[in-house]
Amino acid sequence: MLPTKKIFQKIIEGDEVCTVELCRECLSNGYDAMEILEKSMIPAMDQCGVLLTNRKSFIPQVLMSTRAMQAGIEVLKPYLSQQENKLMISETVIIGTVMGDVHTIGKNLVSIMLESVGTTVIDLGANISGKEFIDAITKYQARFVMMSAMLTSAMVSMRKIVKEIKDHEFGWDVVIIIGGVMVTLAFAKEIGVEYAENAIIGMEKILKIHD
Ligand code: B12
Repeated sequence: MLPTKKIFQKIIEGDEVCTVELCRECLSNGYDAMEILEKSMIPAMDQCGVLLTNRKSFIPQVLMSTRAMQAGIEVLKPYLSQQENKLMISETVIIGTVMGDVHTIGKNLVSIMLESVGTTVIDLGANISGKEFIDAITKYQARFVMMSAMLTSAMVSMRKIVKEIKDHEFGWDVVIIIGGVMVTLAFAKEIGVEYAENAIIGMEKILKIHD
């Protein structure tokens, strides 16, 4: 079995030790970090979602898979850098997963991509309220805010938080970019914000708007 295929399997099994070893093995055999992430690791998490939906797996197993995924990402992190995007930018970006939602992996990937192009990322974590976003934007005088929502129910709080930020008078324009598995371009348009379907596109969007 190809090591990349094995990574897929080991993440589903929640085997953190093997996932880390296999990621190291793939890197030393010349596999591209982004390819490992996109072709093996993210599909493994998607498969966890399918198993969860079909009741073939339960929350404790998904949490073990999450740990394996996070440990694998730590190994890949130094190689995920987007150095070909030579436009290093000195922006501060506030990022968080919205209130009611504890999913963090996608948000963390966005942070990694942003840091790789020189952005200062203030990661507020998960379950973040409108007030917490507003306080951070004010404190860091940030022009960019990125929000993640993975649950359909969290999109309700995303809509509310976006309105709170838009209604707040900062004294400068704030660009909001949203993402997450249930979030769509149509939803983003409806609530008047930018949308990016993955971490790389999110990072590229900041580079583009920053210009
Ligand atoms: C891991 C996981 C969990 C873990 C989360 C651990 C953690 N620390 O993150 C745990 C076990 C805690 C969990 C809990 C629950 N989960 Co869950 N979970 C998942 C799972 C399997 C994988 C998510 C993941 O990490 N994927 C890998 C990452 C890399 O992908 P990603 O997050 O989508 O991010 C990519 C893009 O979306 C994008 N992106 C994401 N955020 C952002 C933000 C910005 C700004 C940008 C630009 C881009 C971006 O970029 C990333 C790629 O580059 C998904 C299934 C799935 N297919 O997504 C279900 C899923 C999201 N969970 C689901 C559910 C229902 C739940 C629970 C309600 C289950 C329960 N009965 O309790 C709880 C909710 C808890 C809560 N209040 O939040 C559903 C949501 C369905 C829905 N329509 O709402 C899903 C889709 C599973 C399913 N098929 O049913 N879950």
